[in-house]
Amino acid sequence: MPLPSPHPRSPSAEHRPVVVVGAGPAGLTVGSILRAASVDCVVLETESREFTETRPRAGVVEEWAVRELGRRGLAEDLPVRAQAHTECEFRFGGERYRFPYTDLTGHHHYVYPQPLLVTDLVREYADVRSGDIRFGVRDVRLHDLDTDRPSVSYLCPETDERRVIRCAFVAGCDGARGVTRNALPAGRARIARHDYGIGWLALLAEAPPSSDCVLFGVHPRGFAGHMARSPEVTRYYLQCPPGDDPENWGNERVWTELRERLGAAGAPPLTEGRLIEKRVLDMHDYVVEPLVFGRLFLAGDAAHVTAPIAAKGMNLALHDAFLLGDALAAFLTGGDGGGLDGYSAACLRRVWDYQEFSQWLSGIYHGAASGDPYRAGTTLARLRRLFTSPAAAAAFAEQYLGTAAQY
Ligand code: RFL
Repeated sequence: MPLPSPHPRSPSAEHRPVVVVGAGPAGLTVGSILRAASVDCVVLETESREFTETRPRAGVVEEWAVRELGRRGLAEDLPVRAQAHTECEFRFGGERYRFPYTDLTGHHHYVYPQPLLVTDLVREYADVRSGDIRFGVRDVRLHDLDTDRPSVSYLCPETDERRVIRCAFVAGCDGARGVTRNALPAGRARIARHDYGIGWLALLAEAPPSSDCVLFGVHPRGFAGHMARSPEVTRYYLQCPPGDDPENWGNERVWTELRERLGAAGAPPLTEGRLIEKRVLDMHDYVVEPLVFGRLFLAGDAAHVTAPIAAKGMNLALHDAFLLGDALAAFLTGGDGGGLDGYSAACLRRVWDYQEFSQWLSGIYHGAASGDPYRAGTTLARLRRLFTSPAAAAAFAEQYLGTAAQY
């Protein structure tokens, strides 16, 4: 619940047009767009700069998102530093099936680790555009959101004192475990949730990629994935029971399962290496509707999570941030509020489309291991169709790359 401001009329309270809560891809992008428009703002982040710049997560960035970052002067050398991927490979029934999406569409994916993108965005916001960013803040609270004088308060890490920032707008970009979503009063927003009942063991191996493209192993023992992150580090996934303990997955078991589930005729052996991250993700999605309450605008994982099944979460976070940053900048520099009024609906169209793709893809990835021979049969039919029907292939490529002309 939003709390009343502790010092609503305090003369010492700072005033900024926008307070951005969270310095992930969404918050930093909103902040940088505002700074470019000379709109004053402050970004509040609970972690340290070093932590945010090294936290491993996403890697796949869609081409349109890179183009939109570049248009706003952000991460401009990403296209040079990132790997451009042009195809992916499914492995099932002991065979390899290459899916050449760039040949089909003319579009590609970029692979650029999230920590590198966050590092670029922090540098641009804080060092180049002189944006105010406060790391290590604690106990962030939102106040008076349904008035035209909201505020955000936090405990200052240096003094332990509560600081209050009055503002016109709050951008809630604090991810899935933040506080801004909880400020929505019950009954003012609907939270739609979906639980896949499946876990993924997310692994980072200190080893070069084992293939020149992303691999999806669809196997009766469970899904396995391979995604390059850099020449030295590779992400792997193994389907596992939800809530499984990563300690159940010793090195030998991990590599044996990966070899089995990604095995296919003529496939080169996996390049093994030390496992530097091993965590179990319980696959779930949620969507908050609408994304706006009073002066609070949610963006990114604070507003919606898509399980990493389709590698869409960071792309959606950037999409929200472009729309929100542009709309706030337009309004606060004397333009109209049309962008703010249409913000929630415009974001949610792409969000729901990506959610649906995630559901569809989950059917393919997990059906063979469902224990249900009927589901296993239809899963294989879906997979084969991608390689026999040009119409099915075109539809898959469009959703995989996020290139629909309209959402
Ligand atoms: P973030 O990145 O979580 O950033 C939120 C920031 O807010 C801070 N914070 C707070 N700050 C102030 N006050 C509070 N009370 C706060 N509480 C939290 C946090 O410390 C953090 O710095 O959210 P944002 O910006 O919305 O970005 C979302 C993306 O990070 C997320 O969707 C992706 O990582 C999802 N994802 C992937 N997305 C893709 O598009 N492509 C991929 O290839 C991809 N791979 C993945 C993924 C997510 C994964 N995990 C760990 C769930 C792979 C994995 C394994």
